Amino acid sequence: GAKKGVALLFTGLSGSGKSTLAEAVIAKLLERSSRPITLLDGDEVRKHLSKGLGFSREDRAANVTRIGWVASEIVKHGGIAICAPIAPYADTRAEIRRLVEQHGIFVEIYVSTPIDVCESRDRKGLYAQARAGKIPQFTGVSDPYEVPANPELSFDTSTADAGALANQILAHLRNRGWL
Ligand code: GGZ
Repeated sequence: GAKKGVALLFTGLSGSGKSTLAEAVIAKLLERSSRPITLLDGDEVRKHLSKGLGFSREDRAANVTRIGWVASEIVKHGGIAICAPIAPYADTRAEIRRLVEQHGIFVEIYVSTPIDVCESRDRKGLYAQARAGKIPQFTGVSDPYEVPANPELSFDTSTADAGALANQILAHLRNRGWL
């Protein structure tokens, strides 16, 4: 029969490798299936779906809940939604899970790359700006990140490459008959 929809939530700090890992998973999914895949990347979503929202606790919750709602609609129609916001709050992640699990499969993937590695990458120079006090409420520097207590999967991108981790994620999904 038709497969259930699937949502993957990559959660972790800025620079932890969420987007890179999400892109690697999408590339591998496209090689082996024709199911529609939608990427909801934190940075991209904020230009469109969440335009105008900032980084207060309330705005982050609104942003992440919107992503979860869109993901649940995609899952309802049998698609694959790949979400990659920081999603720093456990209660908001639990809300996404609740929304998605009404219709299909939810997989929380904690990208656990340590902050010193994220900060040493600092591809956009945001950590330097945050340390200098130029970006207030920066996750991991001056704003909280609540580490997931029970993620389905957890990966540190400082010790393995994205392609290998993407293979592990696909194996997790395949082994359960979700692909
Ligand atoms: C964290 C911030 C902030 C603050 C701007 N805190 O690495 P990036 O640049 O490209 O991705 C980060 C992105 C985080 O947005 P999210 O929508 O994923 O966050 S949340 O889930 O908490 O709503 C970072 C940039 O925006 N950025 N200011 N203060 N990241």
